[in-house]
Parts: sequence; C-alpha cells; structure tokens
Amino acid sequence: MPACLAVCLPVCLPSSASLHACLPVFLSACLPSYLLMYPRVFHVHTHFTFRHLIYPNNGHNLRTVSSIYSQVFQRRTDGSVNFYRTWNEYRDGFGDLNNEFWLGNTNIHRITSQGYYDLRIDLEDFEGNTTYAVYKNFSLASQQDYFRLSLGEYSGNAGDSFSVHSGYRFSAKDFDLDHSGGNCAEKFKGAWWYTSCHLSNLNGLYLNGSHSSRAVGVNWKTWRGHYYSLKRTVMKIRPMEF
Ligand SMILES: [Ca+2]
Repeated sequence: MPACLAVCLPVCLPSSASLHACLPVFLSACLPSYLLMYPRVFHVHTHFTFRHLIYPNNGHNLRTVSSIYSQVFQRRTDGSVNFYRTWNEYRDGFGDLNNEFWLGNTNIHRITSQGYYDLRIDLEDFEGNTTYAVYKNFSLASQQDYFRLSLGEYSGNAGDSFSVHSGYRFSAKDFDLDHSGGNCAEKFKGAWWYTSCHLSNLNGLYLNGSHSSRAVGVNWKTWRGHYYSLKRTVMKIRPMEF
C-alpha cells in the first residue's frame, strides 16, 4: 500500500489537483491494491472480472488480465516460451501474459504479502486428463529471503508433490540455493524451490509427454511421474477461504 500511496498522493493531494489527473492514477495504482488488501469487502459488493495493473518497484508497468479470485502467475500450454532462465528473469517475470508466462517472483511476493492466499495448481496431460492441487496460505518471501516458499495444508486429486518444497529458497540455473551438492536447476533444467532436488518441476523443459531423461520435464511426481512432461499447467492464487 505505501508504494501505491506514493504514486497517488502527489497527484491527488495538492489543492491544485484535478479529478481528470487524479482519477486515472487512482484507478490504476490504488484501487487494485485496495481490492487485493480487502478482497472480502470486494466479494460482498460485486462479482466481476476486471483488468488491473501491478506496478513493480522498478517502475515498469506490468499489465495483467485477471480476476481478483484467479491471479495466474504461471502458465504452460504449448512450449512456445523458454522457461530455462536466470534468477533475474524469474525475479522480474517473462513470457506472454496471454499464453505462457511467469509473472515474476517479486510480483508474487508483493501480492501474497498483502493478505492470505490459496494456491491452486491445475494440470493436464496429453491424453486429456486433468487434475489439481490446492494449498492453503501460500506466500513467497521477499528477495532478501530468496523468495522462500511457504505452503499450508494440501487438498486435491493430483497428489501432493509440492509440500516437500515448502520452506525452501528459490533456485535458478545461475543461482544455486538448493540443498544438493550439485545444482538442481541446472541438472533438471528448470527454476524452482529445489530441495535436493524435486517432486515437482513445473518450470522444467516442455517435452511433450513421455521422456527418457529423468525429471527434466514439466513433472508432477505423484500424478504422471518423473518421466512425463505435462501439456498444460496453471498456477494461480485467490484470497484464502477460512
Ligand atoms: Ca546446490
């Protein structure tokens, strides 16, 4: 919220401020923050999907299309985007927001630090089967704590391939923070909260189903295993249901 106010107040507070100048700034910077902070107020009064803006600290505006109840932060659909990327790329985000992308660890941290959020992961294989996993109280720490993952209780039918990663720091191929003697991100061609190394690797290589090299694909161990790369993955958050 302070970042939002820093944007709004200089425009809206001066006695010379005009509604014409203030309103667009408020709508783009402050209203989304307010709705994210007070989702239950929003829920009581209205139900609709809206377009909102997230303003990273670096000043670059990242436009996302989302519902307050389904802020997608990762999507794989067709292998059109390379996910084998660096720490800074995962920190800042990359890809096509209309198709395959990573929203950026800083953005995910910023959103999840504003309240309590459930994480939902939807998965699909190349045979048309679908499954899902939900985790209560999902959050990412700041970069100062290396975007450490925090997950609550699991539910769903995909099997729990993610809780084991809770409490671990994020690792990318150029920044090894895992608990392995080697470099898990490099070995398994992804970027994740690697332990030593993984039960899930949704940022791994897009390998179109079965693959022979162990655990390098878009894998979810408890569903299709370490030798099957999934067709579609979506990771999204919504305000937590108590
Ligand atoms: Ca290591």
